[in-house]
Amino acid sequence: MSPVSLPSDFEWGFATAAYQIEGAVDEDGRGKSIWDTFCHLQPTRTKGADGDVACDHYHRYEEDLDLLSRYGAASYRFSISWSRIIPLGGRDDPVNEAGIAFYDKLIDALLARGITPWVTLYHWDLPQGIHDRYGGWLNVEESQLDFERYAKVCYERFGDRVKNWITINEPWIVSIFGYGNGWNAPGRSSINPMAVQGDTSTEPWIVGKALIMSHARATSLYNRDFRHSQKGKIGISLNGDYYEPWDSQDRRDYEAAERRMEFHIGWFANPVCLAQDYPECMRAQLGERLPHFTESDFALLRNADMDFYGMNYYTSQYAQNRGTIPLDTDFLGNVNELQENKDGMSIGEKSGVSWLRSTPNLFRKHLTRVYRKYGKPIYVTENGCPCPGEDKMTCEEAVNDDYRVQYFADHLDAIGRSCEDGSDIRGYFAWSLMDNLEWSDGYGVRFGVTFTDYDTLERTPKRSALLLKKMFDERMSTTREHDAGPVGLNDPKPRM
Ligand code: PNW
Repeated sequence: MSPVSLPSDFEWGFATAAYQIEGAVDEDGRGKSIWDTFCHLQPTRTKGADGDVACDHYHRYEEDLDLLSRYGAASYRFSISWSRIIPLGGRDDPVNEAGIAFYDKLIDALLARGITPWVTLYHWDLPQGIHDRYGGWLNVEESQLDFERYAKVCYERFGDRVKNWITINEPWIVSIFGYGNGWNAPGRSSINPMAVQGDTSTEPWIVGKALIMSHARATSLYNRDFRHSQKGKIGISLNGDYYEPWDSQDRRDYEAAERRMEFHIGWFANPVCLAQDYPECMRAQLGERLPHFTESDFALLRNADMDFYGMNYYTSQYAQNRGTIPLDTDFLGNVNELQENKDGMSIGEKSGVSWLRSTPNLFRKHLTRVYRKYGKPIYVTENGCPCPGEDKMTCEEAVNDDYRVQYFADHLDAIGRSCEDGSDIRGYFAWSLMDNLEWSDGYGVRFGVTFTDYDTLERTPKRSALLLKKMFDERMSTTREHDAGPVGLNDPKPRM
């Protein structure tokens, strides 16, 4: 079948995040982040891996940007390490000129190659200084003011050249993995035996509010003081899977699927896209454990109108209703998440990591649902996968990444089909430019289009890296083909 067309001005490139690639953790005055601490805990909670060297991108960025040119990318999404810019993190703490200088060089080197920078302000690496000082994201009032000041420094110093800003990457993962199950830094949890501190029943919801208000502060500041002169765009990147009912004959599983998506996405999208309160199903389950927005919070959210919805999408799942009273530690909306439905049908083809199966048809549904519900132009700010068995492959084997090539092609077609549904989708970033530190999974799980040899730090392009440009060229020039018509979300409803 011929590929489904994409808008002719569609923007595309590759994405990375600071702690996953930079290394150089002690150089040029960088302060520690909660990931430095987390990666060095004993016993290890990151499979022994840390970001001390990572891909050594801090010293090899010119080489990495040459890869982008070679791959034909028009754009590059990277994140700034807050503790390189403000080593202790706080609004009265000093700015580190050497940290600014690194990102100045990076941005200039991108522009010299004709590549558009997309900058994420926060990709999980909170300065340890403010975590120690007042509990970091657990302190809603303090953290939003410190984040606002950090954002201000970035707009002031980089905004003459950076026109695309993403405030926060995946607040759901930050809240739930950092403070719910404790899989990510700072590793707090009351249900994870490895965690020594935390309260899963309350902390994720507090942290969620801190992230929402931090996003709102940074965005309203941009709107008030920078938008007019710098003429850029700003948004947030939200993760979230699409959920299908586990039993397509059971109305309760349809409701469970919808509820699961509200807990994933509505939690953040209601306030940041619509300046509205949390979804009702969250209040119903969480009661007073879910913080409230005050009138002045809502006023701030209304001033934080943003330009786009950044979507990170990897996979989808089935949702099964739990008939029991929800636990205080539940953060999923009282559902079971499954990869096979009642009839034993898999949600998608297995990849190289257990949580990810390739689900392009549900990507289309997800895009269309998010566009219809939240009404913002969408940029897909992450999408990608590891190939089955890739963790055990040599470089020679890994470069033949047919699974990834197919994954990209199928997901690009899904974007085209969602455009046919009427969605406004404007760009795409493949995750990731190179194999890198996959957080608590360490270096085994490889999401890169470039193979990283962690002994020699040599980079080798995989087949997918060189094919993406061709895939986009084909889709951005062909005339739009028609398919079976717009998607019906979770339709038809079963008769009960
Ligand atoms: C994202 N899940 O994280 C992050 O933004 C990246 O830094 C990361 O490398 C990439 O996806 C691949 O994992 C996620 O379990 C981590 O559903 C886990 C999940 C989703 C996203």
